[in-house]
This record gives sequence, structure tokens and C-alpha cells, in this order.
Amino acid sequence: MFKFLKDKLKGAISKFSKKAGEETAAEEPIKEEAKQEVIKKKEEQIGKEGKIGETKEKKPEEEPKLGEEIEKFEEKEEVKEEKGLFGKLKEKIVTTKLSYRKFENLFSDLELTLMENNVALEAVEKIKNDLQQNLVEKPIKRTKIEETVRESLKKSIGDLFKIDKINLLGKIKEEEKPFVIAFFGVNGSGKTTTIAKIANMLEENKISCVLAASDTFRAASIEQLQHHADRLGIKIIKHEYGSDPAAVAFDAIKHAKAKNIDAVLIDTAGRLHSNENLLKEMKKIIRVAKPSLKVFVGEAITGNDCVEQARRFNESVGIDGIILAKADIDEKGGAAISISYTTKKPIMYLGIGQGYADLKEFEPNLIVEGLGL
Ligand SMILES: Nc1nc2c(ncn2[C@@H]2O[C@H](COP(=O)(O)OP(=O)(O)O)[C@@H](O)[C@H]2O)c(=O)[nH]1
Ligand SMILES: [Mg+2]
Repeated sequence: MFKFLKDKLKGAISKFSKKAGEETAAEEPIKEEAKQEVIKKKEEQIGKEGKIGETKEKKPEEEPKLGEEIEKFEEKEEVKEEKGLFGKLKEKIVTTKLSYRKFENLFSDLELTLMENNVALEAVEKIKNDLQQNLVEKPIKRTKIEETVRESLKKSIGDLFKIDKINLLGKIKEEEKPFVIAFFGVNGSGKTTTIAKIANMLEENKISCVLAASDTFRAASIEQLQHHADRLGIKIIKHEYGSDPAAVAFDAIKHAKAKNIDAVLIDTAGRLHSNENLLKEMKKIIRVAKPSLKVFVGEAITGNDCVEQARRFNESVGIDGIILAKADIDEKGGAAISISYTTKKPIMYLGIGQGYADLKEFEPNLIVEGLGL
């Protein structure tokens, strides 16, 4: 999933580390070009989110004022004395201290790499702050710089997923029947396909389910769900096109109750997340079906748009978890890195293809390992 980012990141880390350890006291010119590019990228992202006033530029206290004399590097020779069995052992360690200014300069490459790969601004800022805390004004052995950068990134990115997981199968087995899951997301994000994959997984785990064709809006949506239901041998509840989606969900739940079926999977129409009618429709489905779980299905390849959609769906209907479809064709991976941090909701599964078995349980390690950290 991170084909592109992995290589770029590797290059950026190595460049960062090499430059950070370079023995030069000469003042490096501020890389205006790189800075401008970062600013441009940030403006693009902020523009999309439409929240220009809300972005916070954190200015750490230790940031030197312009014009101030800045010491780029402080290189020290430390003589460590240790009393050992054979007398004094002297170890000469060459350490490097990175100034805030130097860090800012070096981070711009890494920052650009992350942003070009669709990592959301908030996540980039968090990663930057963590790295800064671990590196700036800390004596670090010169041979350990790359390791320190790598470890910091690994921990920082891992921390982006410190959110309680959802054990879907366990929850369905434990909670009251039927367990109702409503799937939301924009048009074409992969909802219907994902529902078929989930239904298949539930059946494999001896959990029965019924599908509710509550996308009564999009042409051929009912036939699409019907096709999956037929292939999987699962019951589908459907009405006419243009009928009330909440009524379809209601009938599916009624059917599940009557037949003692474990779970109900509600497919919904995905028009634009800003669409008022859709919002009303989603709210009605939620009011009527009272889903045990509201899942946002996003398209990993759309990067920042996907993260932004998740945020908006969460604000309007409140989502519990996320499924990122099309992770198999996403070479950047920024949405997967950022979406949980931005919404504070866990990624439950990744869609990794168009087959029924192409659903992978999400583990934060997939990200850290995928990035080669
Ligand atoms: N490569 C790939 N394609 C997918 C995945 N999930 C869905 N798709 C494809 O994306 C397209 C839209 O999916 P669909 O389920 O109809 O989206 P919906 O409009 O949200 O219901 C279809 O062609 C699917 O086959 C996935 O994980 N990987
Ligand atoms: Mg659909």
C-alpha cells in the first residue's frame, strides 16, 4: 500500500539524518524553495478543509528570533569515565546537538514527502512535534541519528492509532440480536462491495446475516446488492427505487427478528456528504434502524478527501469505525496513516481487492511495517 511513500520516506530519513550529522558550522541558507512548497501544500489542504482560521501554527518557545545569532551545531567530545575491573575505561563519544532552526530546515523535506503522500496536516504536525522533541537540543551520538529519527517516526506513527479497536465478530456474538450495521460513505467509495465482503466473513464465522438494500437512489444499486446476495446465498430485503431507505432497513430488521438472524447489514446511498437530503435520509435510517454500529467506508486512494469526508460524516451522523476500501490500489497510504488520528475512530478493515475474501483486518503494525520503519 505504501509503495510510493516507503521509498520516499526512506530517502528523506536518510537525507535528514545525514545532514543533521554533517560536520559544518557554516550557517545553512534557509531552503526557501522547500519552505514555499510546504506552505503551498498546506494551503491546498487547508483550502480543501475550508478552515483557514483554524489551523494552528505551533511556534515552540525555543524558536530563535530572526536575525539572532544561531549556533547550528554544537559538537562535543564527551569523555565518559567508568570504573571497571581493569581500571578506568575511557570512551570517546561524539555527540551532535541539533538546533531548532536546523531542525526546521531539515524537516521541510520530510514534511513535503508526507504531505505529497496525502498525510493530513494534523498528523504531519504531530509527527513533526514528536521528532522535534526527540531531536532538538538533545545530545545524540552521531552514529545514532538515523536510528533515532527512525524510532521516533515509528513511535509517532504508531501513536496515531492509539484508539480502542472494535472486535466486530466478538461484538456481534455478545450483543443483542440482531446486530445492525449501517454503512455510510460517498458514491463509489466501495460500500456495496464491502458489505458483500463483510457478509461473506460473517457467514464464514457462522454468523447469519440479511442485507438491506437501502440505496434506493442510485441506478442499478439494488441489482448490484442482489447479485452479491445470490452469489453468497444470503437473503436481501429490497423495495422499489425511490422508496424510503429507512423503511427498507426497518423491514430487514423485522425479517432478522422473525428468522432469528444474527446481523443486518444496511447499504446506503452515497451522494455528496454535503447534500442536505442525504443527511436527512441518513439521520432517518439511524433513527429507525438504531444501528449497533455506524461504519464509514472511504476510498483510500482519495487521500485527504477521504479523511475530510470521514470527518464530516462523523460530525453529522457520528461514526463508530472506518473501513478503507481500495487500499490495494493506493500507493501513497496517507489516508490510512491519518484517518484515525483525525476522526479518533478506529480503522476496522482494509479493502484490498474486488473479491469477497479481499478484506483485511486492520493492525497498526501494517502501517509501521509497510513504511519500512
Ligand atoms: N481494487 C479495489 N476495488 C474496490 C474495492 N472495493 C470496491 N472496489 C470497486 O469500487 C467500485 C465501487 O464500489 P461500490 O461497492 O459499488 O461502491 P459504493 O457506491 O460505495 O457502493 C466497484 O467497481 C468495486 O469493485 C477494493 O477494496 N479494491
Ligand atoms: Mg453502492
